Amino acid sequence: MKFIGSLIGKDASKAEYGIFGIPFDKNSFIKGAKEGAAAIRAASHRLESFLWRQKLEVSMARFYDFGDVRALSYKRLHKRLNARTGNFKGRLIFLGGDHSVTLPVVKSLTAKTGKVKVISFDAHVDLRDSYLKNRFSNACVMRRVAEVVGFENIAEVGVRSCSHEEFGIIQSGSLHIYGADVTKGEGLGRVAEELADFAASGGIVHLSVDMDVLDPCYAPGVEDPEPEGLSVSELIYLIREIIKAGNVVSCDVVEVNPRLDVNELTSIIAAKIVLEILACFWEREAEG
Ligand SMILES: [Mn+2]
Repeated sequence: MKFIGSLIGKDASKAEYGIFGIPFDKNSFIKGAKEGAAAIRAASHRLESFLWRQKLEVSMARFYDFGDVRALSYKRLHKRLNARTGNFKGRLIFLGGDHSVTLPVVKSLTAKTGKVKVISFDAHVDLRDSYLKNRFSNACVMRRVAEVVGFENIAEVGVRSCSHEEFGIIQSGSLHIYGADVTKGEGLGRVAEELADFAASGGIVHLSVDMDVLDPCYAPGVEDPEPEGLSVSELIYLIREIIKAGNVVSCDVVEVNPRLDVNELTSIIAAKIVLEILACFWEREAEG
């Protein structure tokens, strides 16, 4: 099943944006995120393809769902990603998978285009050097991404959980960190402005959305639900401001675990976020 509104068949060559699933969860502790991509696609069909906010039929955005990038090992995943996405010139949206898939995505993007900024929405900072003896754990992904793009080129948003070790890195480092306490409610506008400036200050941007950035009441189907998260509207507002301002060429929506979900709510909201990202891409292009 393709994501709702996808081009079909031979029209694929006309696609300006591409969707790829990455059904991979070998670097998570609780398994099930590998079923996330399929669940998000299925959930997309429970939403209208006409978007109320933009008054846009999303199929007008001309995107193609290329299916899944599958790999038995993490190392192979990187190679498969390069092989599958290397020739596609348009903007990309990846459906996870656990959060560790962001590293090969950022690596292949860096190899293709040079300097990359990463904006990550996540309850957790994911800055451990190693977790359960795995340096590529989803709990270490931003540490590994920092080794590729540099701490100064990373912004983490909606944070409300970290270890003592990780807090040391935050305090000594040049990371841009926005705690959930300042990202919600009254502080939201200021954070949006700062993220827009960060996104617009040169280079291309990869946007990573770990669904656990949302409050567990919106996104219960994640490995590590963390109370006091963002609302769906707050998250969508920030994503819109970032894509309006910067050159966001790829996004991932990760950590949907259908085995832990309630009434497919997390999948439906992930699908909604993908629709909003597509609409933002389309609006950006339409406004020239
Ligand atoms: Mn997380």
